[in-house]
Amino acid sequence: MSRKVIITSAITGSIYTPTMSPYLPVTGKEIAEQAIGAAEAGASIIHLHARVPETGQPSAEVEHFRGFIPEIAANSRAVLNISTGGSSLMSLEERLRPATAMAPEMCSLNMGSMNFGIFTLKRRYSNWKHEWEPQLLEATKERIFANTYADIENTICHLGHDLGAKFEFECYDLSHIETLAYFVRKGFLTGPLYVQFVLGVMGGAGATPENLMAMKSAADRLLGDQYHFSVLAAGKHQMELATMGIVLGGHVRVGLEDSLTLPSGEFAKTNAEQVAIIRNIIEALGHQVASPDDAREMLQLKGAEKVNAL
Ligand code: KMH
Ligand code: ZN
Repeated sequence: MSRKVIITSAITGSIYTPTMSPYLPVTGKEIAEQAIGAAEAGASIIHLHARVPETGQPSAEVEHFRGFIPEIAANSRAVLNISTGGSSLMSLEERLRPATAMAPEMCSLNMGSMNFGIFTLKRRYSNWKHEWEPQLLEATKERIFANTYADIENTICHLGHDLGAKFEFECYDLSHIETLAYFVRKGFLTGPLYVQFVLGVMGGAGATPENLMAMKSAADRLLGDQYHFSVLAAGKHQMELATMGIVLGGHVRVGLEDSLTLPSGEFAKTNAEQVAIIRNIIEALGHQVASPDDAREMLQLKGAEKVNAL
């Protein structure tokens, strides 16, 4: 059956660093341009992190979000989705600052504490553009990405109940779906939920079709008909597993936050290139790409006019 498929484009993230790709957007201008390009190519949700413009270091400063939010809001209808994951090394208090200032239609919510190992990326590079890059990667070997029950509950109450944001529930493993179901059972959350199956992050489930099936089965059992799902795979399996997500009835996330390359192995020069590839696949399978307003209706979002576009 033909249906509308939501494409999220995650523009820059906090995993990859400037040395790894010359195309990784870093400044406010670059993030805005790539986000607007991704929206024009068919992304209805834009997932956003900020970086320090001079160094590319992950940032949770509202000032840095101000470098691109107004520009994107003025030039597209896309749903702006603000990360509350920030970087795995930031405190929760820091991570919540941008979404608190903006009261966005959507924000991410990471559903469990975990290892978030990106230290293995370090081996592949030697001439670093900035000193912070190898230091940050190495630090993920001994730090925990903390998202306790209290953290999750506070975020749901503060950003969800008080400010009207809906969540992209980042689920990296089966246990995160169990945790999400707990918050539904306790009445903190009601559908439609937007569940992101995150595959391929070291510390979470690996990027395999079997893991995706297991997550989908768990979500069907625990969340019934109260949820939509989307699939993201970090690294080279991005498009394959996103395609499997479409076939299973889900939505997709692509973007340089999750993979710096195209299926050919070449660098993606823009987020829009990845969006165009997945869009072609969606349409070749007989589906349509959801518009931002389709996404708003499906996910029951509050509307762009209720956002403080900084
Ligand atoms: N970087 C992704 C693997 C967040 O921003 O809250 C997951 C993510 C987390 O997007
Ligand atoms: Zn993110």
